Amino acid sequence: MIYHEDPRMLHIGTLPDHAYFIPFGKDQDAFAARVNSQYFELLDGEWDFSYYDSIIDIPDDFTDMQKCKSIPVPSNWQLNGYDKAQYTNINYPIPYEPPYVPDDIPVGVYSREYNYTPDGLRRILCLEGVDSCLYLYVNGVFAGYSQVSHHTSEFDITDLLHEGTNRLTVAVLKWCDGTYLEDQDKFRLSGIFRDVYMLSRPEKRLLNFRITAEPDSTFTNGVFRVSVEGSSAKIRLYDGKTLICEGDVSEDKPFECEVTDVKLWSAESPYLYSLEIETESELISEKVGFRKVEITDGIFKLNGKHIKLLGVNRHDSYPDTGYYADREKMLRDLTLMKRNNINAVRTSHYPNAPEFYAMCDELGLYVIDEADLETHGCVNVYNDLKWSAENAYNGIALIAKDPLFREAILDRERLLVSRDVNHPCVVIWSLGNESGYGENLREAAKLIKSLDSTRPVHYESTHKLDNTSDDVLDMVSEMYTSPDDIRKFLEREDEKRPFILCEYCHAMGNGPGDLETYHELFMESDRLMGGLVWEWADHAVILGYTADGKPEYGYGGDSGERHDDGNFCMDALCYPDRKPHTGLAEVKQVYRPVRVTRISADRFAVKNLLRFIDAGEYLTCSWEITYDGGKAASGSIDFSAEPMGCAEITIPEAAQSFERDAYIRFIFTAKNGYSVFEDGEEVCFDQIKIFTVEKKTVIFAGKAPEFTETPLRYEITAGDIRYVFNRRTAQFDAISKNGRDLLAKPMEYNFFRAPVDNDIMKNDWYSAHLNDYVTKVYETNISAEDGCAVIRVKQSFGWSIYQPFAKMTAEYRIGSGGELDIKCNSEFSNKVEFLPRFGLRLFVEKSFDTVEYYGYGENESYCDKHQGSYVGNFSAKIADMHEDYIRPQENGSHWGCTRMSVTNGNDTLAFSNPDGFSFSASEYTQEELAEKRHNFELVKCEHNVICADLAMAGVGSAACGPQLADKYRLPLPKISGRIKIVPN
Ligand code: IPT
Repeated sequence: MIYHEDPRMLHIGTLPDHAYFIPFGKDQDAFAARVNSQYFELLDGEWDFSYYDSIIDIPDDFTDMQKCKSIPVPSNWQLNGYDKAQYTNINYPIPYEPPYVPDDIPVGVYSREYNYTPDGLRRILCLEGVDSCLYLYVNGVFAGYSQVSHHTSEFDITDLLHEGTNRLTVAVLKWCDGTYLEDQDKFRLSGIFRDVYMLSRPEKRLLNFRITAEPDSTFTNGVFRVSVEGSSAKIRLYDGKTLICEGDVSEDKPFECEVTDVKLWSAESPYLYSLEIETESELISEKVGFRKVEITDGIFKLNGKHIKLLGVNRHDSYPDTGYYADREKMLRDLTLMKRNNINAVRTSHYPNAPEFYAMCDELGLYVIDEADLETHGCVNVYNDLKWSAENAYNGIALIAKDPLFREAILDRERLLVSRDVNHPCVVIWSLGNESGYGENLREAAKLIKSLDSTRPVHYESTHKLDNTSDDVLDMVSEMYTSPDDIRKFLEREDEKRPFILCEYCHAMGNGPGDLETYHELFMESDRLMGGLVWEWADHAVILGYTADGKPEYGYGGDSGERHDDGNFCMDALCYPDRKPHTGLAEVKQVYRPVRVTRISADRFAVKNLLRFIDAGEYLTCSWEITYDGGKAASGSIDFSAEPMGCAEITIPEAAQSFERDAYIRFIFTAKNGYSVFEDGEEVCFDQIKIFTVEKKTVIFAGKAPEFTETPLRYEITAGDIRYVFNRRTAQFDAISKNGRDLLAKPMEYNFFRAPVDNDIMKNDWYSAHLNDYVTKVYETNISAEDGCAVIRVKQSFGWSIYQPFAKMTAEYRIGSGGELDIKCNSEFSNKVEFLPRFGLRLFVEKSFDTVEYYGYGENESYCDKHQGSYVGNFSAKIADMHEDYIRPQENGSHWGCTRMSVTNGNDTLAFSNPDGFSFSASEYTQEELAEKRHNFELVKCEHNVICADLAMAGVGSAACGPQLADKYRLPLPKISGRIKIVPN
């Protein structure tokens, strides 16, 4: 009975697959939560459990659970003290020798009692998710086998039950032949990870039903159809409480009715009707959404209109419950998506729990529903150790073309469609992920089309080892394609299908920095369907807890895995606990439903990017005009903008002149129950610069400050401010006010940042020693000029082996008020191809704990990641400015600042540059951030660290995506910069 090594034996003793539904009693509210059904018995809870490292060690009488422990169901055993979690992305966790798996397969034997009182009803045991396969025993007798982890297995076990206490035993194997088809990028966890329940149902019963609800060609009326299997029934369709049609349905005669003036379903307006199916003894409910998905002339449309999918990829992954997402967790994820203006979700890379889809129907999310299929590891199997051939990636298609796996692949597609077919939210079927292409996948697409002709089929991984045609796919899907390459796609004469980025803007660590670039591109052509950010939430395991009770999150390699893929699982918009990364604020803003542009001095256009509703009906628009230090005017304005239309509004106050640079910020808040937002909650904003003051060059006046000059130092005194310049290191050793030191260490040039995950070139920085340079000073001099003490320096920065990586000439001008104006010009060597930053680093005492700035806040901001921030006056405690990425890295910078000051309440160091600069203020050094693997290992510096950056590179998304665009890099080899520091 080795079904688990036979890809032709997939399900033994299971019931045929069908659309998900839960029967209720005839007098019950069939729309209530399923636990309320009299026919539903949830079997979650503590189960008896025995774990075996190897299937070979299992005793013959393993269903007799005498000396066992217990485990919560649903859960993953690796999170409950057995075995260990392994994070592997592409590589298979086992040797590749399909259909075999290692002899020593770890096994978890789950068992519980079940009380049965015969009542004429069958008992159907349902397991919604078990990884990787299960052997079921009832009272010690084999009852069935099933695989496909993210799929419901149902067994009618009635004939094996006896009155009274029975024992259900589920032996779960960590690996089976299905493991070759489930090589998704995730922690590899095992066990019964979704709900288990028993349904009591009559022998003759409704087995399946299929809804179609489509609007007519003018989108006025709708045709509603239900077909059934197993039993005839009465059909009732309600609009709210109003019955709008009813009738009988039988296996030979589907029910059909017309719904006049039909209200359509869309993510923006997820209108649902209610269907009741009444059989002799059961009442079954389903929500019905009328909508039509189609692709015409290469354009993806919903209800006749082109829509953009602005989405995310979501895995079932929680640090506390592993693969188990209970209703509350699913709802929290989906609500948070909607709150961030996300309209689509791809169930990467397997079907989610059945209730997930009902939530997407209700909340309004377009779902790309993906089959439980990925064979990514083939790529490393097929290739030599040294990947050489240009199309080496095609090796991924090994299984895609292997007839041995044909039926197993088709099974996964069939299961996907049959379970979820009735959900309006599912707008696209996806064959799976990263499995290459071959006859098996072609057949899979054909199978889906034969099961459901109302939705297009998606698949990305068309790498092939033969010439199987992929014309059965309805769209061209790619991941991480550069904007330039997408433009090239649009120019192709031979390709008429629409294009989707099923994964883009890999949100690993501090990023992504290219969302807006992609979005602008999406808006250029209706052939572009949009994209789905990789990914929703960081995957983590909990390694322990800090003294104050916070979980210590671990990633690949932290569980002692045989092989792992490090922190590549920390690549998301949310932390594992769903606290948003700053990347999510970028998403919220880039995906905003309205965008404002300025037409003339006082006229603005509000473009409604929604396809189905008037933005003015759901959004209140208020505005404020601000400048550094204040607010000039504010107000609110009514507007009406039909779907994809534009409203022109007038704000006379925007036409005035100001004494400083001024900005108008439009803030849109929800009204009339927009989406999941509370009325009054901010949905998005738009900020536009409306006035730019001509920049004046600072002219120093008055008498130059006093200075003294010795071979090793200059000392400059301007009133109560004193500077000590070290001629040997070319650094300011001290800046003091009234004898109080403002610096805790000499001020230094800074060319390094703690690499963000996207800084894939970081090794070059270490080779050049940007992080720990030595300096050579060629020349220093000081003179009194134009009312200033002026120090001029020529120096270089370098290390051993190579020539200096940079040469610099700098000029420091100290005015009579004690202000220091720094100008520097540098030229970098050929050893620096990418410079992360060009700036100054200062260490100040801990008492300097507060920062004020005028620039992009209050989220961290970078030249390419500032959509979720806006220009304003902000103040913050340094302790709160750290963005706590699990693998520590550069964070908390603020871009586009014209001024910033750090203070201890008494003394202040103020930085300014009218052309803008970036800064960060942190309790951690970049060395500490670069060195530690986890946030919980970070040790605070004894000082606060202020980085004033004349330039800071963008963050991009290159960890798995295009290289950082040139415009977000520092110009090399020559860089110059300027900044003013005023101590007071
Ligand atoms: C792509 C995978 O589809 C996804 O599961 C995830 O691994 C992502 O990459 C990276 O985090 S595949 C990759 C080889 C482009």
